[in-house]
Amino acid sequence: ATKNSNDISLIGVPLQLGANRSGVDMGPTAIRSLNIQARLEALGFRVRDWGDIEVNRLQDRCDSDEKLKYLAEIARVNTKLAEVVAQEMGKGRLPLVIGGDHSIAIGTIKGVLQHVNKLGVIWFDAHSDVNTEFTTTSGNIHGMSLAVLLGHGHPSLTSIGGAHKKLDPRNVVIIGARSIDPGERLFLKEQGIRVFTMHDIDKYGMKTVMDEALERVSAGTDGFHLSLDLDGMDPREAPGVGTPVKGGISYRESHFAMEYLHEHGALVSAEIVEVNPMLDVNNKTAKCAVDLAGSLFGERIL
Ligand code: Z70
Ligand code: MN
Ligand code: MN
Ligand code: MN
Repeated sequence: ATKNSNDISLIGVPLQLGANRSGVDMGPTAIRSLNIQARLEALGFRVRDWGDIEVNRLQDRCDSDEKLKYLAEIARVNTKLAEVVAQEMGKGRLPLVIGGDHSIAIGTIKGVLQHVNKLGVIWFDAHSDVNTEFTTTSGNIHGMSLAVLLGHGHPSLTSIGGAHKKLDPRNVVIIGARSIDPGERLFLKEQGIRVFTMHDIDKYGMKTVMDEALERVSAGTDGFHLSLDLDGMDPREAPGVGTPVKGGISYRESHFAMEYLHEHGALVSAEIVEVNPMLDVNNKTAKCAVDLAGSLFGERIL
């Protein structure tokens, strides 16, 4: 296992346009207010809060494509995010990006790909986010980010950080899926992406799932990225998400997964997305996000 960087750069992205739903832009505020920085510092990390990437929320969708809502601003924000992530990694720091809707994975991972050629990705999510403008029924770009990172989608997104910078489907796994659109199912099959559904987690248990997931994201790679969509969790634990889907990952299963990733090492970057304080109950979802980050970076009971 590789030693993680001892320096973390927190980067906030208050973007909601990819989800076309207000509230998720307050995710970074909620997560910061729960002292994520102090939690990580207590584990021995040196944490620098970069602040927020600027988002222009007064976007008019009237003349924009209904199959790619708010494309121009989402592309602009992700281009900037990719630059910042690449810059921080260039200083030997580990980027921890806090969202914001899941379209920000485009900027985060394109930035990481400037430094890590062969990157594994663990996509923790109720959804698979592999729609394109040709398969989407919502037009919401947060449902397209993983497809873009595999090289499929609108050129103003796939070209961010260079069109040749993309993920190898053999090194991508999805964990917790339980809501996949028909077009996505076809795409996942064609690409040969390993999807661990809730059925697989029930059947084999989280440890066996994580063993195979880690094998896949580690095979021939220089490290892996964790993309943590809070709607992968069961809505009883994490109700503050825009698209809750029942029957999700339990609090304990998710913590075990994070602890296991820490034990393995080789994490090069991470992001926490889709926390929506306006839909949350007593800050439960934001707390869950910060607890999971704690486990990912090494918190232990004993
Ligand atoms: C659906 C779509 C999605 C997150 C919802 C939902 C996608 N497949 N992703 N919430 N995080 O609109 O494409
Ligand atoms: Mn390994
Ligand atoms: Mn997602
Ligand atoms: Mn999701």
